[in-house]
Amino acid sequence: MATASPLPIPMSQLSRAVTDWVDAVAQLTQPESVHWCEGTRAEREALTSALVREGQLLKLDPKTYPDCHLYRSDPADVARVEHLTYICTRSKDDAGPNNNWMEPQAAHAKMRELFRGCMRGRTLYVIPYCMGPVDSPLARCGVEITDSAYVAINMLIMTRAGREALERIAREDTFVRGLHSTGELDPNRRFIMHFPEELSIESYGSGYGGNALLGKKCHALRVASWQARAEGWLAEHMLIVGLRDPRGATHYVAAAFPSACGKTNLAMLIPPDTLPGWEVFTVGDDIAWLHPGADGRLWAINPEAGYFGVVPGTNPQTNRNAYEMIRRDTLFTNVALTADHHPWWEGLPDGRPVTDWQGRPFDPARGPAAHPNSRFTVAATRNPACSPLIDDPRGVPISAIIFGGRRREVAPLVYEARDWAHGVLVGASVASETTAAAVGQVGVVRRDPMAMQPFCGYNFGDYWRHWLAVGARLSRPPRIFHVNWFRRDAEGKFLWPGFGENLRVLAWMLERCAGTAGAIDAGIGLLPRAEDLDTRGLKVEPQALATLLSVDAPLWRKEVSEVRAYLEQYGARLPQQMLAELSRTAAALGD
Ligand code: SAT
Ligand code: MN
Repeated sequence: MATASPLPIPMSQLSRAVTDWVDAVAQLTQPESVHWCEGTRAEREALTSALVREGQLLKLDPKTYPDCHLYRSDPADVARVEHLTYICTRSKDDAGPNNNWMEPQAAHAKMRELFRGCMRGRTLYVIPYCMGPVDSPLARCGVEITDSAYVAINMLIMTRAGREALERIAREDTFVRGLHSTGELDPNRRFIMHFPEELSIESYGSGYGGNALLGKKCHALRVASWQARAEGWLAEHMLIVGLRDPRGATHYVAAAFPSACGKTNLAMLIPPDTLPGWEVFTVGDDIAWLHPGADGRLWAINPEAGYFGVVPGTNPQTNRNAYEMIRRDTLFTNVALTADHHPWWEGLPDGRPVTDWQGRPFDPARGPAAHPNSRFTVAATRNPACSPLIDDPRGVPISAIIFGGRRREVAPLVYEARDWAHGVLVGASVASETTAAAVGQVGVVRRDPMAMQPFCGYNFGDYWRHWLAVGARLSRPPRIFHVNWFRRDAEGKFLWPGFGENLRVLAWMLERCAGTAGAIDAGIGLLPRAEDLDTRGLKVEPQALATLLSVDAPLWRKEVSEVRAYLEQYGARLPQQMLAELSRTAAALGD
């Protein structure tokens, strides 16, 4: 029998469902010991020190990077594995063409054999967690079991974990079960399985972020999106940011972009000096749970408590908030090191890497020093721009929703949807170049509706129908926009400076919400003219701005027919309203 750590709350107050499940998993996986996480700072420090002693974590220079550590993953375990990620629903159609599917009993049987005895000689960590403020009716709880202390430390930073979550689970008697083992890290014995009908997740063979921190993409998006449909809300791959305008009013915006397309940077944006009087507050950088409120508006919480952000490119110019935030109390994964044990990554203005992300002497011939998907894990409260409302149980009211992708052509800098239903089509039509956040080729354009292609736990046809239904319940719906910060010229140079300058686009959106900014109907939606944007002090040539704000009708007619072909894959599950919206756009483009 495994030895066990003290329980965070008295046995009599624990949910029987939790203890029975932990016992059953321990029976199957045969750990040497069981550690119940209580969620204290002291516990995180003890787990970290133990990994330092074992050589799994490296302490960074305590003078310049106090309480910071470096973790080097297995070199073949550095990103999400979409091809090994499954939705296991009774009906294949419920998972839809957007997901890999496996029959639930077959998936359980396969996973049971992988998990059998897999924790021999290891510690089994029990991590009770709450996604969202613990006293919020919008929050939902889960328990992750893992045999990785690195995963446990990440979960302790990324979620509200420990005693309070366990108490809430006992009160509610419902939670998402997430079972994880790093296994042998063999890419041929690696599966991330979701059973939304059972509120459970089984993940084996990877220790990487989205595959292993089960509260994040697995629970807060794939399983939660399923729960959200049943309960009438939305679980989305969106940042949430508060913008205080020069008159002192704060507006909240939610924005969906695919992984590694700048959500963290937009959520922590620093207003340029040329736009005085603005202030920015981060509510979340990756996931939003959106609920129709009694007032007819859409209210959002960030279910997470920390950031798991992309490191390369972070510097005082691109994102000073993030740059300062990750100088203490941060867990780095797969960055490079300087001679004096500072972390180093591509995009830093100074320092020199001597050791690459794999721990080898740095040799530029072997590629970048830091892995392109190297990450920081840090508590949200470390962010200098952290919103005072992150723990508000009601969340924040959303004025605008933004969809976007990374596209070198076609998509203009910004456009506004005609209304909510058109906005759903705009979201469903998002296409983006792939990034290093997932295993596979980088830079290939693919459809990524609502930036949820890797994360929607059910059939996209049903998901769009649900989006339309949620909108119909809102008397004051957010306006919906599409942006593209990544448009390039013929030489491949970015046309838009991005980062802090994106505030000009956000300011236009807020003025549209207030009814004070102009726009022209360009067929695909409403575009600002150059004079509708605040361009004071903006260093963009008028010609470049004209390109950014233009719609190439022949290219867009082609885009519309590609979107139609894409949507038609969803057959009878596709709401007819989406095709009607698409036909309106096609007609406006002269098709
Ligand atoms: O790996 S994560 O899913 O946590 C990060 C991302 O790809 O968005
Ligand atoms: Mn993400």
